[in-house]
This record gives sequence, C-alpha cells and structure tokens, in this order.
Amino acid sequence: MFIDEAIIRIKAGGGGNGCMAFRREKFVPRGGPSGGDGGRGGDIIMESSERHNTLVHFRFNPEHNGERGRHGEGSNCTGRDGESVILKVPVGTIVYDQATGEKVYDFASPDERMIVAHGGRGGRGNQHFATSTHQAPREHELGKPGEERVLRLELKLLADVALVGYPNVGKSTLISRVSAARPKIADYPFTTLQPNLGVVTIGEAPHEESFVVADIPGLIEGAHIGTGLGIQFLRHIERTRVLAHLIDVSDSSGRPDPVKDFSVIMGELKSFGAELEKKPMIAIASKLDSVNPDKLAKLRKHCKKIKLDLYEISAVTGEGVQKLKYALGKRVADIRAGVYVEPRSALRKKASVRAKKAKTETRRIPKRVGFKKRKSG
Ligand SMILES: Nc1nc2c(ncn2[C@@H]2O[C@H](COP(=O)(O)OP(=O)(O)OP(=O)(O)O)[C@@H](O)[C@H]2O)c(=O)[nH]1
Ligand SMILES: [Mg+2]
Repeated sequence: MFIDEAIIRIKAGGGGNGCMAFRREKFVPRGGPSGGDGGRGGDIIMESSERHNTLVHFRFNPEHNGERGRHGEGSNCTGRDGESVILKVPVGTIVYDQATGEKVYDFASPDERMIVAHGGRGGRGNQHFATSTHQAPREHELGKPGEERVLRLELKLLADVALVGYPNVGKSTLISRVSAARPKIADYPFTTLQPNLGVVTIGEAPHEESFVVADIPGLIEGAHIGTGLGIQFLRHIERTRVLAHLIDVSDSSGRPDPVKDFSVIMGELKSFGAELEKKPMIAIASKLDSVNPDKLAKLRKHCKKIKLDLYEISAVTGEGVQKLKYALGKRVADIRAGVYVEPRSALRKKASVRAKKAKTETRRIPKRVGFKKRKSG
C-alpha cells in the first residue's frame, strides 16, 4: 500500500490582551474602570473533503498560523476574535501528534471537522476586577498563547487513474514522466510485476490540484484464464475513477492491429466481472515519436466511432504528455464533483432505447384514404 505523508507545524492564534482604562467624561466624575477584554485567537481546524485526494498541498506549505485576537480597548470594547484557519484534508487521512506519536483523529468520512489547535483565550480587561472595596483596579490580563503542535498526516492512497494496456506499451514510462514514481522500465514484457502509484500535480501553488495514478502490470489475451500475470491486479483498479488505456501505435509491439489490441484489453477488463469496461476511459496512443501512421489513423477512426477521447503522446519526448495530464486531471475533478456525464454511456443508452422501441413498437403505416368528392348540385 502506498502511503502519502506530510508533517506540518500549526499554531493557533494567541488571545488579545485585556485593556486597562478608566471612563473619563465631562460631568462623570470617577467614571470607573472601562478596559475591554481581548478577543479569542483563531483555531486551526481540519476538515475532511472529498475534493482532495492527496497531501501534496501540505508538502509545499507546511506552516499554518491562526490569527491573533485583537486587544481589548477602552469604553469596555472587546477585541475582535481571530479568524480560524481551515485545513482541508482528504477523506482517509489519519492525524498523529509528532511529539508523542498519539493518534489525534481519523477522518473516515467527508465533511468531518476537528479543532486540532485551540486559539488562546483573550485576557480580561480591568472592568472585571472592580469590587466594592477596590473600585479603581489597575489589574488586567494578557491573552493566552494559542496551542502549537507538530502533526504528522498519513493517507493511504487510492488511485484515481489506472494505466492499463498490453505489456511494453509505455505505462511505466508515462507514470515516471508525470509523477515522482520511478518504476523499472525496460523493453521486455512484464517489467512491472506490482502496481506502482504516483501523485500527479497540475496547476501552480496554492491552486494546484492533484490526483493519483496507478501503473498496473500489463494484460495480454487470455489474462482472465491466467495467461501472463493474469488479471489479479485488476482488483486494484476497481475503485479508480478513470481508466487510461494505452495503445502502442509504433511498430515495436509486433502486433499489426491497434484496434484489436484495444478490443482484447477491453475483453479482459470485461472478464474480470466488476464492470471495469464501463468505467470512464481515456484512450492514449503511445510512442508517437516512432509512430506508424496507418496504425494511428485506424485507432483514431475507431475511437471516433465509439466516442472515446484519444490523446496521442510520446512519453519519451514528452510530446502531448502535458495535455494528457490536464485532461486526466479535469476528468477526475469532474467525476469527483459529480458533473461528468460519459458520452459513451449516453451513446449506449440511446442505442438500447432505440433497440427497445424497435422491439415493442410495430409501426403502422396508415392507409391513405382518399376523400370522395361530393357531387355538387
Ligand atoms: N520510442 C518510444 N519508446 C517508448 C515510449 N514509451 C516507452 N517506450 C519504451 O517502451 C519500452 C517499455 O516501456 P515500459 O514503460 O516499461 O512499458 P510498460 O507498459 O510499463 O511495460 P510492462 O511493465 O512490461 O507492462 C521501454 O523500452 C521504453 O523505453 C515512447 O513514447 N516512445
Ligand atoms: Mg511497466
């Protein structure tokens, strides 16, 4: 299991100081104490969110401070409370205290909130210290400092995108291009024996987004009956959101027909039985630097026919990789937000509705009934 980790330092805001003041007004002799209290410091709150999937955003931004409460003022004015800071973490994050090793919280479901560092209390102003025998108190309190701690966040990563395809089509090369993962790459089949995960970041901080890509060992015809490495690794992609299906369009594969390659892999996905073949998919024509134009044209035509987005890349030269990265990111974000409708499923639906109609309705062609001309007169 691949684990994402981040260590962050958080400090809640300190409380504002209480004020020492006396009411001074014309015609009000001995106005009495009027120092207001300091405001509370802002807390540091963690919230689990379904829109985040990795801890990358903490890695580049490891310090978070809550706002300090404002000091109290004269005329019994209380200082404003400091703003809290909300840190969004992906569902599944476990928070540990780095100093003691104790588990602070386990975010198991979305929209859970937890205060991980409390802001300091504001100090009391001198108005609170007045008594019948002590009518001009000069005592007032300072604000309490906010809690400060170092936390370790841990997240078991689930892949958003799985790279599937024949062996040697360049899956590992692609993941090493788009993420920090460094799997073994070699020009013999079944180089990858275990799935590898990589975190892909797109956009600039602080608005970057990230998703997780899994490089799955290659499939071949008959994988469902145990040929090659079999389809045992497909269980890793049951919960991924998108499949990226790589098809080699160079001559190095030794297979003549890329459309057949595509269909064989789809067949193997189907035979796994978890409806993997119906998952949102992006097709990728790989090894564009040594492309066989006929193969590419054939694949383009096929993808157009089945309404599947096709991206053409070379993981070695980097051509088309950036565009693919953003397309995958967008697809993942849309699915996460629940706004993605797959054209292929719409197509399937339309076809099935049409087929149903054709079965149930026998169209009757109305007979043409001629109007008899009335004889006039
Ligand atoms: N010319 C060219 N060669 C590539 C490209 N991408 C990968 N290769 C080569 O293809 C071979 C296989 O690449 P891998 O990334 O190991 O392929 P894989 O799909 O991970 O293969 P398995 O792990 O065996 O399933 C390596 O020799 C790579 O250098 C590309 O875009 N262009
Ligand atoms: Mg590989």
